[in-house]
Amino acid sequence: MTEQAENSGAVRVGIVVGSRSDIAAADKAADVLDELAVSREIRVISAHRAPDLLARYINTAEDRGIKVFIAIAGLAAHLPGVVASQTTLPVVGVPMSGGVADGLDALLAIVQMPKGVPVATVGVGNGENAGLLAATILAVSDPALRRRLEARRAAQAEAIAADPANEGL
Ligand code: RP5
Repeated sequence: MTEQAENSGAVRVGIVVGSRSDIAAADKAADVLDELAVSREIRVISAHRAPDLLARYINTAEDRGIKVFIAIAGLAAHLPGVVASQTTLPVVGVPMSGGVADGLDALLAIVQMPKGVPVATVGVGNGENAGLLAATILAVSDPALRRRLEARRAAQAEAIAADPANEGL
């Protein structure tokens, strides 16, 4: 499949937030996926306040071509675990601050999944890393995407090397 064909089709990453108040982290994930030419969508569905809608979304996602979910939530932060309970697609969880101890509550809730239903958890509010992790998962079977990820890493390293503080190194 050509790079263009891979990118012109279905949405590959489903980003779900538990509330509109989490949207900034979703936008960070979306920005990095857009930069890497990975098609994505953002949905606002609370696991507690709209459970039937969430189930409908997850149940239809695979047929629509989604390969990875990013689930973003604060407070009790059940959303990533609930998504993972209803699919065997990989789920990346993003804890949000706003509750106890700047998001430590949500971090522990998401990372402490029971055996058998894993969620890959990134740092509090770190939508960028969630996007990168989703892209890395997709890159296992997408060599062109792997090359774009490698180029991004190289550019990152070059930017640090170019810092005036590192002159002569
Ligand atoms: C969680 O509760 C959401 O993910 C959000 O982080 C938090 C607060 O939600 P709102 O009260 O702003 O809708 O379910």
